[in-house]
Amino acid sequence: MSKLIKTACIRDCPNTCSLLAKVEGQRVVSLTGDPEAPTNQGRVCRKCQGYVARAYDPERLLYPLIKSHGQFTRASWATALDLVADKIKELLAADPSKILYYQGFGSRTALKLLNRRFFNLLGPVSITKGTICGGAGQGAQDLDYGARISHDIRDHLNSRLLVLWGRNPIVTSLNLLPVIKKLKEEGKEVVLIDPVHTESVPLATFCLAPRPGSDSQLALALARLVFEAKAEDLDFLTNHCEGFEAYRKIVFQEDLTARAKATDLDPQDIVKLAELMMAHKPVALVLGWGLHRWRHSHITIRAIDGLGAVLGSIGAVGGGVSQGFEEYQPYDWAIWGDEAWPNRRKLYMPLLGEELEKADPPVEMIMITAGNPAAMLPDSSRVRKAIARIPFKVVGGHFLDDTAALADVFLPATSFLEEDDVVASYGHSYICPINKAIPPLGEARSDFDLFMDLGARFGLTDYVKPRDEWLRLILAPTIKMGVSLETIQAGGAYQPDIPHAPFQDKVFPTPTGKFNLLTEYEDPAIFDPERRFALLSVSPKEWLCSEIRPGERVKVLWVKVNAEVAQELGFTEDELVLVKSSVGQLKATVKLEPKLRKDLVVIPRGGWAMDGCDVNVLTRAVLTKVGSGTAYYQTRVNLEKF
Ligand SMILES: Nc1nc2c(c(=O)[nH]1)N[C@H]1C(S)=C(S)[C@@H](COP(=O)(O)OP(=O)(O)OC[C@H]3O[C@@H](n4cnc5c(=O)[nH]c(N)nc54)[C@H](O)[C@@H]3O)O[C@H]1N2
Ligand SMILES: Nc1nc2c(c(=O)[nH]1)N[C@H]1C(S)=C(S)[C@@H](COP(=O)(O)OP(=O)(O)OC[C@H]3O[C@@H](n4cnc5c(=O)[nH]c(N)nc54)[C@H](O)[C@@H]3O)O[C@H]1N2
Ligand SMILES: [Mo]
Repeated sequence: MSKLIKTACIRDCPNTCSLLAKVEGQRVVSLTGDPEAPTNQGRVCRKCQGYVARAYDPERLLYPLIKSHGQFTRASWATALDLVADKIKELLAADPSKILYYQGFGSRTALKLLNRRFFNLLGPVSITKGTICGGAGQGAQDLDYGARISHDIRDHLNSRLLVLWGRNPIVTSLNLLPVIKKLKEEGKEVVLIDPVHTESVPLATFCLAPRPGSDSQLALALARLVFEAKAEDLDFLTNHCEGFEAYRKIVFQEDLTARAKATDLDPQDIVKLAELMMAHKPVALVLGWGLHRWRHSHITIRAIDGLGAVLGSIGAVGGGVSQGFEEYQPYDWAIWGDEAWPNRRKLYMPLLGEELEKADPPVEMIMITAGNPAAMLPDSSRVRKAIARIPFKVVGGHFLDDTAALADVFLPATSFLEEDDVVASYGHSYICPINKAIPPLGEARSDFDLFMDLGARFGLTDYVKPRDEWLRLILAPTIKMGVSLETIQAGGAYQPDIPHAPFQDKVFPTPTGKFNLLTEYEDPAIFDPERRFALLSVSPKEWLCSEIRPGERVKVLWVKVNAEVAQELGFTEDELVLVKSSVGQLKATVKLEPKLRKDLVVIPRGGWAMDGCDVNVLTRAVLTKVGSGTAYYQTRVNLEKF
């Protein structure tokens, strides 16, 4: 006898696929796409079945562990949580800011709002600020639109030209693939703009590979060509925008030759793209996260927003500059409880190593859930050292990864197959159910149960509530708009307040009600000229962030290098080389890539430091200028013979 449970993938991915878990007895035997879901419509990516294997992986940690004299030993939940609670009590009495709570990106479900609420109910403990994912885009689009709201994927079907700008859908955006296919079948254009020759190149009808980080210059060049052809949306620019004159000045500051030089593109290719855009309106500009990882990302994204305005894409059906959704949108944010402590200490997540080093008073306890900062933060060697120095470290997770290895207390978390919850997405606006397919394996506990248990130890009677009661409180804004928790649990629902094509009335939630154009330009100047290559550490198709099953970990990382450049340096395929940045070095085997740009190398992110495979030993910790994001790609490297 088998049954099918409707659930959804909670992993850190814009697709948030609705799933059917097939359960036989008490075991999940397969995960397939839910054919009734309007988002993935039955499709799933190749990583999906791996989540079943991940849940049952023999190396998954299923019992609490306490470290003494450098060795982990199994403990009961009661002992482990007593230890954690005693330490929290001791530090609360001394100075709450000595406790740091770090919430990672591994699971961003509705109930996760309660994690930080727990700490907020206790006192002004330190938390993190900034983000290692999409901060710059959010910050930039908040400036332009007043609020970042993207077009629904289904609306892209109304476009005649889809531009994938710094996005790699073959690897990261399954839900875009049928849209791309349909557009091409209808004879429409799909353009890819990515300095890396990625797996997604075959999807496109036209590709441009600009110099990494130079996209603002490309956007401005395209806008100028549209102005010169008198094909701009003058009504939108004059009646619905702030800063038109200043923006126009920036656009005309440089000519095509100069912009082509800055982007290292053939001017004829830029002209071709401008002509395609003018001939195929509405143009949908769909941005990826690669654009976010530069110090001046806000300029890039604002320049692309401006191009959208010039092309008449803003507020147009089939148009838009879409960059993602707010995955906490359906919830009542007051439940985080942050308002209680406006002046509390916040440490920059993107700069955590340095922040911990100089923290005064020093952090004496860190609790980390759903994150692997020891591998995924930039300049990770420094981060690992800084975390290791914290006297008391509590880590909740699934495997003994780089962060878990540093723990004094390890708390085993359930996988989404073992949980009831709700999840929204950063790639669409469909709210999905997490329905428990199997009971927790071993002694694993959901973060929800863990924090309720901790709450009880602190006598937080209003905090300790049944799960569905909390879900109803968290989802209150959505429920008020007519979508019940039961509807979500039965399969899911679109967020009622998010239109397919936003801003059609051309009114924006900015102070003036108008769309803000870029009015100040900063040149994304070349940095670190002593190192030859830009280092792009992008999403690999083989795994997601650092969530790699131990048995599938790579033991040697690869670095993709242009084949001619490799020959010039005397490297052959699979040769071990040293990659050196200003903060670290790493061994990697050379992969010769005939079509890669010559000024960059590519290393996948997510490898583990304990295997010598963590690219973040090379990345510099740099904040984006807007949005407190992480400028991972603001790192240059040289390659040397090993
Ligand atoms: N298989 C797999 N899927 C994933 C992930 C994963 O690790 N593996 N990670 C998940 C997460 S956390 C996220 S945030 C998303 C990210 O989803 P995507 O944004 O699609 O993926 P990235 O690899 O981060 O970046 C996309 C592309 O941006 C390009 N890029 C970098 N710099 C520039 C630039 O200056 N200009 C332009 N035009 N392009 C640039 C890179 O070469 C890369 O191909 O994917 C999610 N999905
Ligand atoms: N060099 C470089 N580094 C990057 C990037 C890059 O482009 N280049 N991109 C960055 C991006 S976009 C992102 S989003 C980050 C991601 O970095 P992190 O936020 O560190 O996320 P993951 O690597 O996915 O690690 C998540 C961990 O949470 C655990 N986990 C999953 N679900 C739960 C749960 O419910 N409870 C608990 N307690 N644990 C759980 C998993 O087992 C895993 O150990 O990495 C960033 N790092
Ligand atoms: Mo991300």
